[in-house]
Amino acid sequence: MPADITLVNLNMLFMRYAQEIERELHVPLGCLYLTKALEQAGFAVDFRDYQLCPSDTPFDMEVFTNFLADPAPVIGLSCMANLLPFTILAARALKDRWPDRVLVLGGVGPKGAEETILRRFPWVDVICRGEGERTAVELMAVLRGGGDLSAVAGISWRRNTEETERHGQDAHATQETARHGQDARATPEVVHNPDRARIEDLDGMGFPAWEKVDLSKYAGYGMMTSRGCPYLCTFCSVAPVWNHQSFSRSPKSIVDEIEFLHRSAGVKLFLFQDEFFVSGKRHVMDFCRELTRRGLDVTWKAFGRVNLMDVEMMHAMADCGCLELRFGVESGSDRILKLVKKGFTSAQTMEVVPPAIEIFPRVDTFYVWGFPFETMEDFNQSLFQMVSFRMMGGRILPSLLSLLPQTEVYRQCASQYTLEFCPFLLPEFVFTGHEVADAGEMDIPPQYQAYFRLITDNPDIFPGFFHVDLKNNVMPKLELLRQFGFYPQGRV
Ligand code: B12
Ligand code: SF4
Repeated sequence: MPADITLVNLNMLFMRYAQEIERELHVPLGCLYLTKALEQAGFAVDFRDYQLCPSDTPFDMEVFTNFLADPAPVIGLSCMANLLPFTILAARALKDRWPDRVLVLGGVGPKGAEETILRRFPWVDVICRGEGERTAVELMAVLRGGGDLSAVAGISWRRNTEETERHGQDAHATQETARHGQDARATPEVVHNPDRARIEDLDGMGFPAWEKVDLSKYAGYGMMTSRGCPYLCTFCSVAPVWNHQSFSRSPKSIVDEIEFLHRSAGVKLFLFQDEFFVSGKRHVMDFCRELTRRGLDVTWKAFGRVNLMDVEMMHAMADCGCLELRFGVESGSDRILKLVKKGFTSAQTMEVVPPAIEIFPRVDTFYVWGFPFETMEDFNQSLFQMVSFRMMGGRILPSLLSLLPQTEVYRQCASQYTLEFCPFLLPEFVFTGHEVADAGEMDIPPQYQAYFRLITDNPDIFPGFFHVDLKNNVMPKLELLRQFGFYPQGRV
């Protein structure tokens, strides 16, 4: 059966963007959930995971277009903010090669920048905002069968005046839209359909389409035990992507998936990727009881939240295989915790993290530094806390603030400060995760200059690549982090 959609995963942990590539392959959860929903609705999905592209130069456009050979009439691309520049240029290369295909972007990368992306990059036809299962099914029904794009909640798209009347008449209507999108004479109107209501019954969705991938090729087996987070941290891009609402799976459903993957693919270590696994004590204790009752020989890692954990819960988690607990501590300064609306104090952090370090084999503490309103006194309070936790045996993961377009802190900063691009200090979030490669610095080889020109020309679409006040805010703090051994020594 010919495919209706080619769905491409570009959520990747390629440690070095511009130089040599190191890979760690993670199961592409978002695309596999989408595939499941689309197939259940009767669409044929040609899923391709770009993590598996064997080339050593995956960011060469020809490598990408060859990987996408013979795509279906609709191409869906899923990415995070770090690969959004590549994804946008890759979409143009696809449109040049296959002008009649409809290009749909989704995932957290384009979220928050839909208007500017659609206005500036006419080869992008549709952007799916947020949770995709129901949106993708309705969108495909319109694209395949004809209908009205404006009836699909959760998408942003471009309507060109000259095709407005035709739009929605037949199956070719949107492919026409795609072609006309490239026509400079058309006057585009970017349309943002209303948001889509979140899926509340996560158990009812079933498991991701595991059968579409060879599980043995992946190193990391992510799972989502919940979706979304109700907190309001101003720097966070997760909560806005899920509209600040959170829904959890039942303990039975979570353990069913663990048991299925363990028995069918021998998976032993599970990474709970959602931030809100610890949504409440009863939920966590029920999960631990259920996992223990099944007697599975598995281990797992999860996020905790300082104000929602206690020692009894932590013991229950460790007793049933939790090897690692991660805390978003963010800052050791109460002033900063309050300004970023974290919802707990540094005293609460001090009550929870030290016992956690005693209970779990590994505890990760994440910090965000480089807020322009973080004084050196605030920063030193964080530094003091980091040093203390490191001496106790915790792992410290500081991240330079990334101003992602969905976040409140970006909106504050964009209106008050100049965003600065620093070619030798790219935010480590973008390229390396927390394993800072090459001391957080890199040279940009000539063949990749186009990505960086795109970034510097469009700071409002890619603000995560920019900083505020390099001289007085970022560099002095980086220097201290280096002195205390939290970052490798660099060239500057
Ligand atoms: C797992 C994960 C990873 C995995 C990705 C695995 C994979 N192959 O998919 C790995 C470990 C590779 C990873 C890496 C990074 N990640 Co990450 N990661 C996550 C995490 C924890 C879960 C993602 C997930 O599986 N979600 C579950 C699925 C169901 O949701 P989803 O992917 O968003 O997909 C849904 C919708 O977005 C939509 N959708 C998605 N794609 C498409 C496509 C189409 C066509 C359509 C219609 C719809 C659609 O439908 C899906 C189902 O509802 C999120 C946090 C979170 N809770 O979301 C961070 C997150 C996505 N990561 C983030 C970041 C920043 C990174 C890094 C860049 C750096 C870092 N410090 O972590 C690195 C990349 C480093 C590098 N050098 O390349 C940020 C992204 C910010 C942003 N706005 O882009 C997040 C939000 C965390 C955060 N701290 O803010 N990550
Ligand atoms: S940083 Fe964590 S707690 Fe805060 S809103 Fe984001 S996911 Fe929720």
